[in-house]
Amino acid sequence: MLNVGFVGLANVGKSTLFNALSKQHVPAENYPFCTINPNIAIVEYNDERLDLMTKILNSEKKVNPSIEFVDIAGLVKGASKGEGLGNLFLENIRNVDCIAHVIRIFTDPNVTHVNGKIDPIADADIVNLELIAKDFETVEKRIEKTSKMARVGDKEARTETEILSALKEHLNSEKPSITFLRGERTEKYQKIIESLFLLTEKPVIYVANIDESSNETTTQKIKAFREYALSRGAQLAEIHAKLHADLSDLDEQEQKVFLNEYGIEKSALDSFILKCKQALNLITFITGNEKESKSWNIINGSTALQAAGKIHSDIQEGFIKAEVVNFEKIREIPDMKKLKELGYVNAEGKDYLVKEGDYIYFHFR
Ligand SMILES: Nc1nc2c(ncn2[C@@H]2O[C@H](COP(=O)(O)OP(=O)(O)OP(=O)(O)O)[C@@H](O)[C@H]2O)c(=O)[nH]1
Ligand SMILES: [Mg+2]
Repeated sequence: MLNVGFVGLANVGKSTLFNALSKQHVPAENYPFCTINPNIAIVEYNDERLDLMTKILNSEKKVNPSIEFVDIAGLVKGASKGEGLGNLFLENIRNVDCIAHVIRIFTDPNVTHVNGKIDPIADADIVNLELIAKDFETVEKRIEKTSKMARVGDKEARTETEILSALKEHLNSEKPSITFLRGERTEKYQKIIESLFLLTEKPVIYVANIDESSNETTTQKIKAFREYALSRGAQLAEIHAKLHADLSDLDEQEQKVFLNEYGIEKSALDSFILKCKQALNLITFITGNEKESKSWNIINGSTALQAAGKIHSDIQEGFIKAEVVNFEKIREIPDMKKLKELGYVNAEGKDYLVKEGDYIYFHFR
């Protein structure tokens, strides 16, 4: 299951966001390091396409997609050297697929800021530099090992040392690992880099935590931060964490009424999931029969055969064909029999590239 870790300076609203998205009530108080051990929640989310599919196919069961959120302790400058909760915190990040980097934009003077002023870009830089510093240390340690082996004639170790030294330089110039040789990594380099489990190799979504009543200064800060995120090729989610957390106990209909007053159309969870999918380059396909309808996330660019493997290795190994119809069509004509008669259900082979919103029925031996 996809998992996303909330990372950021202490006291910026990570636990508040966690509560807003998961409807939990973990402590989110006005003091730094309120969170020490990570809070974990598995959250089911709705996909209206799945609702329609369940109805059309008359499925007994609907399996909603879910995502895991990990609310991690806050960090301060020097974390990579053990300041604050230091290394403990950094190790918790190592296990997530995607980092949601929470940035304080809300101004509330009653809420302490660890550096005494609201400066979103400076805050983001502190966190990013700490993650880079930790990765630098990891790469340096590995180089110590590989260079020793290279000296006694190990050729593989020599190549590894070379590539790692270039990566070390890259990190030293304060750039995240993910931008190292972007688009030009050979499979071998990719494997070496992946084996390090670097923190800055993970995709990042910036989450701007904004007050629901914003003024001119906040608007300027948001604008500047949008550019910061864009220049890093990262997704930016703008969320009113506290408002959503305060509303999270209401039922969906009541929430909608409140959110409409603020001109918000989507739930915090829906808009957040969308950003996660974009950051991780994921698309969703749907399967279903009379027993159950279910949705699946896979990397954009996956083939029908890879999609089959996501469900079960038997389906992948015995793959015969995939019957595919996209949801755009299903919405227009919500009747599988009719869709088939009209020739909208295509038989596709192993190499078919799956598209967002495809309904797929796999035939296998
Ligand atoms: N006014 C306002 N206050 C907020 C907002 N988001 C969070 N807060 C407050 O900020 C304080 C810290 O929030 P937390 O969610 O505990 O922050 P955290 O990042 O988890 O903090 P640590 O676990 O200590 O790192 C709490 O008093 C929250 O109520 C917001 O959008 N607006
Ligand atoms: Mg917290």
